[in-house]
Amino acid sequence: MAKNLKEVLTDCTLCYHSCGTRVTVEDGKAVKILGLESHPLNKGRLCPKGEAALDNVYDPNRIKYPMKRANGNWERVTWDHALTEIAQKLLRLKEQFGPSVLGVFSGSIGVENLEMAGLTQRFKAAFGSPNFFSVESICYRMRIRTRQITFGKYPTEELDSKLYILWGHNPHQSDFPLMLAIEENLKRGAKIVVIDPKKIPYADRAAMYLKIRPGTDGAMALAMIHVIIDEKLYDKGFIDTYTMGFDKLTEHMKKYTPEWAEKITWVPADDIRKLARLFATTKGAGIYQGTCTQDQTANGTQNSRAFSVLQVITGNVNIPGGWVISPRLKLGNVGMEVEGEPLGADEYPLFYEVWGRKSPYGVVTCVPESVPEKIKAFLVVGGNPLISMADSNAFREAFKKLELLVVHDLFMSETGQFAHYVLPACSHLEKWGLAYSYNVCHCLPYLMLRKKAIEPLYESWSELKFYTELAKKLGMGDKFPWKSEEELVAFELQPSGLTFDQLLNEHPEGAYYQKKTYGMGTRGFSTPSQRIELYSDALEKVGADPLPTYLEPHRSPLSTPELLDKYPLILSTGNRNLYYTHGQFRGVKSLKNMSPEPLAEMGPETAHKYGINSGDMIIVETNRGRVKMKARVEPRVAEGVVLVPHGWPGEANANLLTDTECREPIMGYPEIKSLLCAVKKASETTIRFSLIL
Ligand SMILES: Nc1nc2c(c(=O)[nH]1)N[C@H]1C(S)=C(S)[C@@H](COP(=O)(O)OP(=O)(O)OC[C@H]3O[C@@H](n4cnc5c(=O)[nH]c(N)nc54)[C@H](O)[C@@H]3O)O[C@H]1N2
Ligand SMILES: Nc1nc2c(c(=O)[nH]1)N[C@H]1C(S)=C(S)[C@@H](COP(=O)(O)OP(=O)(O)OC[C@H]3O[C@@H](n4cnc5c(=O)[nH]c(N)nc54)[C@H](O)[C@@H]3O)O[C@H]1N2
Ligand code: SF4
Ligand SMILES: [Mo]
Repeated sequence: MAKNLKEVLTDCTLCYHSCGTRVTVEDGKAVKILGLESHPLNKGRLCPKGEAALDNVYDPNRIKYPMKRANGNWERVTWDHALTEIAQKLLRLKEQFGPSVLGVFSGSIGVENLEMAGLTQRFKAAFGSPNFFSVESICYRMRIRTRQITFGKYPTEELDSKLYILWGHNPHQSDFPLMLAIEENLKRGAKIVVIDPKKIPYADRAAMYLKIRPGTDGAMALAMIHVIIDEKLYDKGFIDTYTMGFDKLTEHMKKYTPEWAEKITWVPADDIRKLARLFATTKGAGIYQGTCTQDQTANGTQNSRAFSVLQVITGNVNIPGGWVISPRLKLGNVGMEVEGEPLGADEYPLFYEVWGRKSPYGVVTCVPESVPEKIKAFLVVGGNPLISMADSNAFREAFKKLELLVVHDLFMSETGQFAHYVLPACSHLEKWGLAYSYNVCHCLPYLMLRKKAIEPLYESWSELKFYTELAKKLGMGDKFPWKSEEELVAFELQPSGLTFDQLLNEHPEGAYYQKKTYGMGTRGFSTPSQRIELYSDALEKVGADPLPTYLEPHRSPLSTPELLDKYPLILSTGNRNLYYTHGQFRGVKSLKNMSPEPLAEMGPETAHKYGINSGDMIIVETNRGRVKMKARVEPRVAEGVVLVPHGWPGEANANLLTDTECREPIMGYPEIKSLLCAVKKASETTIRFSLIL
């Protein structure tokens, strides 16, 4: 019998890169997935996760129908039943305590998933709550904010560069598109520099490798600025024409010598000088700061400021290979305004607002302490905060106190296990959406339709259907006017210059929505001074240092030497693993075979000191908790440092080690890249855990 065959060009959402894919659908079932050759990000290639996407979509452990927790068991209910009860509860809580007791959360999936993020934001606003949380308050937004206050807009690094400074960023694990681009550019003579406590693969091919102490990157960046000013290596013409505050910067930087930085960073002063010279004398050089590495430390905002200043004083702005401000994609706003400020806005005002530009996000590290007084109901759509957010112990205890926890997901996540209702979500192949690649994907103004390739499996619903139907039950159905997913996407596209039809029929492979331009233009920068602000009034206004500074991690050999007896080693959590995205895909066999278990990495001398060999089960412990993992003795890791991956469940959950108390002071991000820990071999007596999730 002739089979009903079709090929659908769409994107991959197994991580936020949104690579292009070619999906073969046979009689309604997706049977093959390939990389899309014409897609500028992945050029026909897929990473192992992308290749295994169909195993994830058809994983038999998908949630198949709505479930309600009753007397400790899961009970199958209808969508209507679940939504009716959820709505009743929400209305009662609203009446009793006001709308802001509802918090909503969408995870990394929701960062680049415009519909999920937009609809989640819209839902809480329609309900009347300002409390929208997402990974934005632990990842990446800090750099956007910091570049905004410096440049007015947000410049990004490019795929193609002459000099890649990989500053706590490991493309082989976390950034497949950049890895492909670097390979091409290496052939054209591009250079790499790696600044990392681990000698990552690109360090073997780098012009320089600097083995830095975790959490001290800011000190090194300051010393580089010092050298560039001291040796007059800066781009005077660029600075005079486009910036303000250079005089104050010059004065301020005098004390930050490479010798000062060497004591803090473990990086020899001469190497810092050498790197400063290499960077300053390369036009078309870019700092590729870790996508979250540099945010999750005590000096996060100031790290990003120092990197911005480095790009600026060397004139590496709006030139190929530097940081480039591209025209922004204009889209119909699915979100909605709401009265009131989200949690954390008072404590971390710069995260929330700058120059009247407000962000919809609250600060997620403030959530546990706000339950149950301020937050009583929580809705999680496309995230797994119970193990992905810092301090799982605090999140778990807080979630237990909620009157209502609802999770919309493809799988029974760790967060789902604590929920009152778990609702089945569509995978990316089962719904329409927009795939865009600007923010995190290195300045590529490219847009594609995420096409519905197959019908929703089981009883799963898209975010649009879920929010629309729940809104109806809450008496606010008019706030969700879209009749279909296609209509919603067409609405989003309206201001963009591209239409739904064009993207469906003329450019199923995607299209550039704008042409990338270089050069400085004549309109000035959209800061109050219309110049690039090396001296930041916005920082001064919130009581922070207007010029780049350095703050030592709150727990470190320098700031808390008294803790070293108990916790002698430096801990950095969350190095990425090519085969997984955070807590996802542990059920996909092909991926699990490649990376079957979590490995805590440390150097040979460190391991020897504690009698640890590769393969031993060990306990890693902080003041907050402990995890059990297999040790991997790895000469590539700096001695005295322990690297622990995140996203693993149960007693290997790295966020049992982290806490919400250690926070970056300006934006409230958790410090999870530089803590103190102890390690020991696991023995019978230490295997029992009091705090197992
Ligand atoms: N496969 C996969 N890809 C992903 C993800 C995933 O879960 N899986 N997650 C995505 C997301 S949401 C994000 S935010 C990004 C994260 O992307 P990044 O933040 O860039 O993380 P990595 O690429 O793992 O690189 C981190 C590197 O920093 C080093 N490092 C650790 N602490 C420090 C430090 O204090 N200073 C310096 N200089 N280096 C340090 C580590 O040794 C490691 O080599 O990855 C994205 N891509
Ligand atoms: N210790 C430590 N912790 C970290 C980090 C670290 O470096 N160290 N990194 C942090 C960073 S940068 C980030 S971004 C966060 C990520 O944190 P999260 O985004 O919370 O983590 P994920 O495990 O990716 O959770 C995504 C969930 O969405 C579900 N999902 C996937 N697709 C869909 C969909 O289409 N619809 C719906 N409704 N659900 C879907 C998945 O099944 C999964 O359960 O983790 C953070 N946690
Ligand atoms: S890097 Fe891999 S998982 Fe991420 S979008 Fe591309 S193919 Fe998918
Ligand atoms: Mo992230």
